[in-house]
Parts: sequence; structure tokens; C-alpha cells
Amino acid sequence: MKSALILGITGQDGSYLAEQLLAEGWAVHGLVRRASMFNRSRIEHLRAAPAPGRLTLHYGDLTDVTSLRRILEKEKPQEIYHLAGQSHVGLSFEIPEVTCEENGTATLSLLEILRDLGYPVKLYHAASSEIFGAPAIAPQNEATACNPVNPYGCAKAFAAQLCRVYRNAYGLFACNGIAYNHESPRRGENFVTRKITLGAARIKAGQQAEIALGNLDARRDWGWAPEYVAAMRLMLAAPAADDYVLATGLACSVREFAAAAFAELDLELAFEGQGTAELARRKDTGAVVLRVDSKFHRPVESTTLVGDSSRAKAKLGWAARTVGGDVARLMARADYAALSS
Ligand code: G4F
Repeated sequence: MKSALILGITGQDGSYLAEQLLAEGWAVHGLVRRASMFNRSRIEHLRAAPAPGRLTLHYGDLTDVTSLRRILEKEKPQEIYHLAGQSHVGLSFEIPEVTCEENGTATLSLLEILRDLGYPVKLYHAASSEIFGAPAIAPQNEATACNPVNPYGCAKAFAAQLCRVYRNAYGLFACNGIAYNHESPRRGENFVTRKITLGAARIKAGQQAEIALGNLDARRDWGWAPEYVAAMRLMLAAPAADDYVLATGLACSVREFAAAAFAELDLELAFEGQGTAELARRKDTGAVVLRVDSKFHRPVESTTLVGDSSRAKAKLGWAARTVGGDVARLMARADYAALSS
């Protein structure tokens, strides 16, 4: 039985990946943090349902190198998907040391373990568009210079560069997926897309009155998470390790994303800051007001993050199919359906 270890199995991408691998008969090992509260809602259905593959969860932590080494030496997975770590960009300004430890130093520790492992293993590292931060060019590709603008981006740039170093220096099969934002109904509620779609669904269901957001004009290249997870697998199935930008190539603003989500649920939306007369008119018609709250603004905002996935298309046959507004509509519909069931 082929086996894979997923670091970050309880997250959005980890849960989709586990689903795909188990359905294909893989033995899937997942690293789970021992915490006072269970955080396994995204994989609970996999623990209960029979699948051709087998799921084993191990208590451990990315920053606990010894336990990680022990799991790897015992289970000897052929593939490792490193998706774990503090993933919130805004929060990385509040907890920069944890962010850098989990996303940067822990990746180095993992690479060191793999360097000593006595058998060939393939590593997928979840790098991020945030390594580009404020890039000089758009769209970005694998050759674009790193220019991170937040602690999260710095840690990811450090880790991505080290994957390249270990690939070149020691022949390790290590791939960086330089993924742009990818979303789904399993996205955490503190990311803007889910905050919008869940908020819209709750408003529609009469459970919430308004939504407060930060920068409405921020633009992101938003794709559909299950498609990005499929790309991770293609990267490890390729004959040689490489880095790949995973993106849709199209950016849309937070404002446009919200408009698409609200329209999908037949809700009229008004934006705070809209001309006073227009805002008053919309409020009169029962429109939901999307408020701006400065506490959600970041000290520095990443700019013009839009990716060029030509290499993934040429070498892996991969292209994103679900883009921006479609993502918003799918998420809003799923969130409302879950509330209504
Ligand atoms: O949803 P976000 O928090 O995602 P962000 O910062 O782009 O990062 C995500 O994508 C990266 C690229 O794949 C990943 F590396 C990273 O781990 C994470 O998955 O924010 C998106 C945009 C930002 O410009 C933010 O300033 O939305 C803006 N925004 C506006 N109001 C908000 C809000 N973001 C959040 N989280 N909450 C708000 O209320």
C-alpha cells in the first residue's frame, strides 16, 4: 500500500488531500496537535467512513523535531505533504516569532530529517504567493524575485528557498507549490472569503445583521482549493522535482467577491463609504451594509498578487478552472445550504 504523511491534515487543503488519497487506496498518516479542544471537524467524516485506504492520526507537532523524526522512521511514507503552520497573514504581524518558527525553522528541521532518512521520499512544500509580497511585475512566475512584506511571507520565502537548496545540494525530491489564495467551504472563518460567504449565509438566515471587513479594495487571485490539492499530487507524480506557481491568473477585489456572494443569495449589498445618498437609498430598500473596520486593516498590504501558471500547465497539464466570482458563488451556496439543512 502506498503511504503519505500529511502535515496539516486538519486544515482545508489537508482534508481534501486526505480524501483524495484515501479514495485511491493510500495509507494516509496525519500529524495532529494535541490541544485542549479537538480541531478535527474537517476530517471527522474520514475517520468514520470506510475507504479503500487507511487513515492513521499521530499526535505530534511540527516544531517537535524528535516526534516528527520518529513518525517518519516508523511509517516510512513515500510522499510528505507539508501544509502545516500558522497561515494567517494578518495574524503574522501579531505573532511573528511563532509564525517564523512554524513556517520557517520547522521546515528547515523537516528538510534536515529528510536529508538523513535512509530511503527516497518526495516532499511537497506549501509555499505561497506571499513570498512575492510587493512584486515588481504582474503576473508572477517561478522566476519572480521574492519581496515579502509581512512576517508570514518572510517565513515562507525562507522555507521555499531552503527546499530549493536541499533539492540542489542533496538531490532531495522537494517541490514548492507557490500557491495563490485557494478557497472552499472548508476555509477558516477568519479568512476574508469565508467571512463573507458565511456572513452572507447567516444574514440570509436571519442569524447575523452585518459584516465588518478591512480593505475592500485589496485584490487577490482566488481559486478553488480542491483543484490546487490535485496540483500538489501532480507535482509529486512528475519525473523531477520543481517549483510551480498555482494560480488562476485573474485577480478580483474583496468588494467584487462580496458582491458575487451576496448576489448568489439574492441579498442586496451596500458598501459603507458609498455616496451618502446612494447608501441611504440602498438601506431603504433593505440592503445589507458591509462595514469597514480599521482593526482588520494590515500595517502593510501585499499588492498585485496574480500568478502565471504556465509552467504547471506545460509540465503537469494543470490549470485552475474555478475563478474569483465562481468561487464566491459556490462558497455562498454551500454555506447557506449547510445552515438550512
Ligand atoms: O483572506 P485573507 O486573510 O488571505 P491572505 O492574506 O491573502 O492569505 C491567504 O492566502 C495566501 C496565498 O495563498 C496564503 F499564503 C495565506 O496562508 C492565506 O491562505 O486576506 C485576503 C485579503 C487581504 O488583502 C486582506 O487585507 O482580504 C483583505 N481583507 C479585507 N478585510 C481581509 C478582511 N482579510 C481578512 N482575513 N479579514 C478581513 O476582515
